Amino acid sequence: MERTLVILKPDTVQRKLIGRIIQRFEDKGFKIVGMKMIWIDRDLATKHYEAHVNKPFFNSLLEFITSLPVVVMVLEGTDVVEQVRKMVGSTDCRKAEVGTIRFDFGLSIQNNLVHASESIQDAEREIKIFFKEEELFSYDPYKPLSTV
Ligand code: FUP
Repeated sequence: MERTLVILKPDTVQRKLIGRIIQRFEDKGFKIVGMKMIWIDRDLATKHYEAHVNKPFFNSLLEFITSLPVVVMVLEGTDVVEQVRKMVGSTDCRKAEVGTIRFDFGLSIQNNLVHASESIQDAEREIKIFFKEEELFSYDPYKPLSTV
């Protein structure tokens, strides 16, 4: 089953939007198969954003992403990479499509609340950066639970 990496960035944590944003992914029907709060350091941030190391915004991006803890999670589901990117919206919150997370909650290009992998290959690479195999779970969410 397809998986993607989502990061709820420092602005989501600061603005106490963690629950509301996770709710959207659960409501859509995606399954959370891994989740934790971590404080990203500069090395980890550089690995994750390796495609951007030479961009003019890189230093500012590193400052931002390491400024507070974040929530990282792996979501699983059909077409999850593309669907989650759609739910998140364009990088610049002011240009994001109405109804996307970035449109609904943000006004900035840097402080855009959420990261979501851009492709299946990126997702595989990024998931390995943030999660060990044993931190990801296979489970059947429809399995009846004991009512005792
Ligand atoms: P996205 O795929 O939409 O998360 O955006 P990119 O991978 O292009 O960029 C990664 C992050 O760099 C963005 F989330 C925000 C930041 N960024 C800027 O701060 N300024 C820019 O001009 C472009 C990106």
